[in-house]
Amino acid sequence: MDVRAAVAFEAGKPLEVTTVQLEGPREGEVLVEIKATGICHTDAFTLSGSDPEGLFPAILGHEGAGVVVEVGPGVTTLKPGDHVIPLYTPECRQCDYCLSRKTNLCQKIRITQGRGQMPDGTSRFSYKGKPVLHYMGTSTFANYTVVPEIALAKIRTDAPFDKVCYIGCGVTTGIGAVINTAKATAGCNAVVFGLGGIGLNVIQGLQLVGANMIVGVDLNDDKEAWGRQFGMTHFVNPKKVSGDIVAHLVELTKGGADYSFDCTGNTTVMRQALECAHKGWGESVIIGVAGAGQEISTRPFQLVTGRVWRGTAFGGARGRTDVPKIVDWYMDGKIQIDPMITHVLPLEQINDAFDLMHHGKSIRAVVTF
Ligand code: NAD
Ligand code: AHE
Ligand code: ZN
Ligand code: ZN
Repeated sequence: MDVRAAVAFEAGKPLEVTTVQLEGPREGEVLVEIKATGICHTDAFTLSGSDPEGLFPAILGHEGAGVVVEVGPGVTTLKPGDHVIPLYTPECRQCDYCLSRKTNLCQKIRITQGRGQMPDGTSRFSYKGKPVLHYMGTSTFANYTVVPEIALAKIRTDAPFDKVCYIGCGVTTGIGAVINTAKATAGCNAVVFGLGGIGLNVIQGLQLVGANMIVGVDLNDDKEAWGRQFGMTHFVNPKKVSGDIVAHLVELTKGGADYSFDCTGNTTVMRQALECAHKGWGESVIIGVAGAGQEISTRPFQLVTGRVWRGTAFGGARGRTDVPKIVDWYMDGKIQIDPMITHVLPLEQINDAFDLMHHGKSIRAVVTF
């Protein structure tokens, strides 16, 4: 079938909105009509050419919501008409990783997913007779996409697509980093670096668990009001701190953060986040994604003296199990999404959404089909 898609033909070039061809679902696959998709910084990161796994031409997008149109042979858990959120971290419930209960990183289809392929090693998308690659197993920058059954969370039918698409990455990543990864508890002091689409959801998660002090750090002063809206208690702009930012944060938190979070992808910030964690017990969680060749460093003494460095993907969430619950939290008013969706655009203007993000003008831009 013909579908409308924003195609990343080359790294560093704008997306091209055009018509591509999509084959129907094969064994274990599902055809989904995408109704809305958010634009996450990770899409921009891959488009920029910094992603070691970035392949072109591809259809990016991993923060979508839509409706099942057709299921391939062997699909048992979904049927046409079901509402779904595609999962870049699937949940097969059978692989060693799923069965370990120690991680959400299901590995059942990770190798082909990283190559931009469906689990059988081929692509369903093509343009002028040549394959176009999938991205993160989701490719939500198209009005129809094919996704493995194990990478779809079935959600309630009354949830608005243009809001809950954000649960496909940003909301779940931020709140999950607090609840699943850090396991932060009431009364904790926390520092959050980067108050964008992810960082604000970390703040919202910290407020949910009853954090005492929530310090937000961003180079953009406009983010102060955003942070305060979701529970941030203190704001620091590193450009306005004379002297060492780490020492400043340790003093502000009276000894260091119980939990710190990097939501910038900047490796210097990651080090600051680790080093502002409390001696003896502070835990720092890396959420941001850093470009090819970049590495983190610190003095081993920082870890010897009790700080812990962790990372999280998709907020440690097991998507088919946890995403429907997060949709319920939203529908029940327990978490906020609407104010963070600052822009809604048609597919034809998707490149404007990337510009808004790069200029710090949006929290989340959503494309509706
Ligand atoms: P965003 O562009 O919306 O927000 C980034 C924020 O960081 C902005 O407010 C920016 O002003 C701020 N910032 C940039 N450099 C900074 C610095 N040196 N110090 C302080 N603040 C700084 O991006 P986003 O969508 O929120 O994504 C944030 C990061 O998280 C990206 O690296 C993205 O790839 C990553 N991410 C990771 C996961 C995961 O599962 N681990 C999921 C989603 C996104
Ligand atoms: N492909 C990159 C890393 C990109 C990355 O870390 N992706 C996160 C999700 S970011 C969502 O916005 C993730 O889930 N990672 C775990 C995984 O298995 O991909 C690289 O550096 O190679
Ligand atoms: Zn994302
Ligand atoms: Zn699995």
